[in-house]
Amino acid sequence: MLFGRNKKNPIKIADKGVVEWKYTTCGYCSTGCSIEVGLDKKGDAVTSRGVADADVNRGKLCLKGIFEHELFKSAGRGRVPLMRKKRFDEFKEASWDEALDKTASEIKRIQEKYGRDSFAIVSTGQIMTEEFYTLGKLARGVIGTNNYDGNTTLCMSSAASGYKRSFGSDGPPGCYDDFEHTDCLLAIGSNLPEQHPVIYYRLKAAMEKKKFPLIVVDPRVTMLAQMADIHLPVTPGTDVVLLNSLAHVIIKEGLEDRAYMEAHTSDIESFEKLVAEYDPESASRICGIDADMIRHVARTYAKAGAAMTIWTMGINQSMHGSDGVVGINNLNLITGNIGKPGGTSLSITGQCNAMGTREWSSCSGLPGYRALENAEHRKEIAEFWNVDEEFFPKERGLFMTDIFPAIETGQIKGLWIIATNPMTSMTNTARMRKIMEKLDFLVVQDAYEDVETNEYSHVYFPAAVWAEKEGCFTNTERRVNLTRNVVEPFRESKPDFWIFNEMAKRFDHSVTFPENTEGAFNEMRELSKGRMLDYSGLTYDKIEEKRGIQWPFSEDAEEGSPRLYTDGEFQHADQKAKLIPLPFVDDNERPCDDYPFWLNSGRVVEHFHTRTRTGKVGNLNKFSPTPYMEMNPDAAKKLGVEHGSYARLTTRRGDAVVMVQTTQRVSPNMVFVPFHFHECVNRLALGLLDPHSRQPAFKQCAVKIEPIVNQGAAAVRNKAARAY
Ligand SMILES: Nc1nc2c(c(=O)[nH]1)N[C@H]1C(S)=C(S)[C@@H](COP(=O)(O)OP(=O)(O)OC[C@H]3O[C@@H](n4cnc5c(=O)[nH]c(N)nc54)[C@H](O)[C@@H]3O)O[C@H]1N2
Ligand SMILES: Nc1nc2c(c(=O)[nH]1)N[C@H]1C(S)=C(S)[C@@H](COP(=O)(O)OP(=O)(O)OC[C@H]3O[C@@H](n4cnc5c(=O)[nH]c(N)nc54)[C@H](O)[C@@H]3O)O[C@H]1N2
Ligand code: SF4
Ligand SMILES: [Mo]
Repeated sequence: MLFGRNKKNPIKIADKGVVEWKYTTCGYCSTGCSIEVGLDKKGDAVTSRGVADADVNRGKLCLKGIFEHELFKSAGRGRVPLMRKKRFDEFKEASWDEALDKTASEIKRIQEKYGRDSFAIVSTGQIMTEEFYTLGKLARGVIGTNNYDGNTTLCMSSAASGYKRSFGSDGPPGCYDDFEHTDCLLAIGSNLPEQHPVIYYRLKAAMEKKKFPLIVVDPRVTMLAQMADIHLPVTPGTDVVLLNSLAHVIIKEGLEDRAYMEAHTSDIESFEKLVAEYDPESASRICGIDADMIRHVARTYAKAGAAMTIWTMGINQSMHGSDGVVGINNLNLITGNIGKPGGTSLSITGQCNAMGTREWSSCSGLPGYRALENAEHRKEIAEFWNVDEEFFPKERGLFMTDIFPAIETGQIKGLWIIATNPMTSMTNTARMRKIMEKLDFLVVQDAYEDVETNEYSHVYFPAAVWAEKEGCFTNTERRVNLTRNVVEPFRESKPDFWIFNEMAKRFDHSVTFPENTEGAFNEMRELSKGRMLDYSGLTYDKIEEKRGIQWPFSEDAEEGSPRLYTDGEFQHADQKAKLIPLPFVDDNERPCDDYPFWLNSGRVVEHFHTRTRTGKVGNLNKFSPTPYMEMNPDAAKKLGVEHGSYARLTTRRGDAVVMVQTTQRVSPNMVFVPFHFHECVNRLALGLLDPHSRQPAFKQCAVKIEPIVNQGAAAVRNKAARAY
């Protein structure tokens, strides 16, 4: 029987019995979607929906956001503080006072015996900005360790470093609205449809209104590459060569914006001298992109009225991560594409509050984009916090990726880990295990007690998660958005803000700590007055009313600021941006006879990072429950590896068993493995560090692949990596 169009039943949305909707911002990725969580009459969170009048997401959510309310009561949540005398003993439940007292006394003991910097703190990009600010005050102004950093070193450190080198300050200059104005978009090492689905929706909507070329640079045929007009499958780790060569063609053919360069950039000559060496033919031999294609892309980009570049981990996670970012900035500076609608260098950030930590956590310096190296900045903050200026170090301490080796060498004895899971997210799991075992004292503060890193702790602090708390996140386009406290924290878990305040009480000091997050927010507003990073006009109510506001937003501002550097004035002393020459040295591990494949790693849409959260949500985990790799069918056939079977991957660091998914998304000399699973790709990856940003090259190393005869045993081993 045929059903006519008008005979179809209309879609019916299940009635969950919602009696109240509360305003929040998504706690997964940096897109910054506004979400309303629906509460039923018992006060339980039963559903989530996108906020229709929020400019970022315009009612949309991706599947992680749709199921986010299921987090609050998901399996593995931390219920009570846990303690044990010796690592690997059974944990005993403890009171908050016992756990906090023990931790404070261990911090003091270690610092007295080995010096202040022998106790390190490693935080995250996933707590509220007010929590970051408070932790910074505690770490810098009270505990006083210089070995304080965050997992953003695994993520955004190259972007921050590249922005500082080019423009004199961190801070992404563009916004999503630039998609509506651009005439050409270059996306490098970024897979928007899977990793930032709602930014992708904004891009697609813009492309439907006005067609412009989309050029994707990625060694893999990602979902974004499949939508592209031009896909450049660059040789891993060589983006800088491609970028230098694009600049070469633009300058050689006189396509640059000379007036902009002369007015707003410095060091033109040394830059031009360097790019002169990167003719397309020579570059092609290194980066694997045909010389004529390099010319075509350079001309398309330079001749577009406005052109913009976005990038994510394909650039940042590289031995040339910071240089890659500078290369992108160079390209946009020589074509006059900074600070204008549709012309920008927009780093797509990763975690929901990767920006908030860069702005306010004091990890790499002092709050509000201030530097430890700057005497005036030290003085301002010392006065504001009521700390002796001399208490502050005069330069930043170790990055996260240098803190772990310093534990290995015995320089660092104690560690406090907050909202990050390095046992799964850092490379070389076997080495990480030894490092963790070397610590005299480890305290882990996480929303989940079953997080792998907690296996090595002496004390565990159960943290409240996402909308069990209140505070702000800053998204990719500098938009500060608000999460309201939707439900009470699970069992005895506490907001990170509370934990930091309670810890501060256990130290003798002159610093005061506001009682609630709004108090901390007001201190940040005060400290930001008149700076580029100006929060002074923001209030919680105003943020909620506008569904997020982009900084700078001064006290007399009516609207947020979509773009930075619109007047061509930058943050270097001469107010000019720097053109920086980028000589390329190829120092990655590369495929060879013994390890013939590139090992690439990254993400899938339904999982977030180490799956502490998405692994527990049935409607997400079911789409991707098993560690697997993407492998080219021709390469698989040659090795006798079958689709759907298990195969062994081996590198110079270790081995792992994964299920094989044959696909044309990867070339015959590469495999791609999502990093979400424990005891999987990070047992294998090398992660050499970028010299400027200390960010690991997670995505480039060499691997060997073998079929497995005993598939039954392999299935058991593979299950171990699933954990749940
Ligand atoms: N679903 C989901 N979304 C997320 C996250 C998540 O875990 N899950 N995490 C969030 C976070 S913290 C981050 S940082 C972002 C990451 O977002 P993305 O960076 O978009 O994601 P990845 O999959 O890590 O890597 C992107 C691409 O880099 C490519 N790549 C590898 N090597 C190179 C290279 O040498 N050059 C170039 N040009 N490309 C290369 C890979 O092939 C891959 O397709 O996603 C955020 N959003
Ligand atoms: N091979 C490979 N490795 C990679 C990458 C890659 O592409 N390839 N990507 C890297 C990147 S870009 C990133 S960002 C890192 C991410 O690596 P991690 O930071 O280790 O990953 P997450 O699983 O997000 O860890 C965050 C932890 O915080 C907890 N949490 C969530 N909310 C809260 C909260 O409000 N308070 C507290 N206290 N805890 C909370 C979660 O339960 C979780 O355990 O991984 C890096 N590692
Ligand atoms: S796109 Fe990112 S911010 Fe938006 S709902 Fe999905 S995970 Fe959350
Ligand atoms: Mo990230």
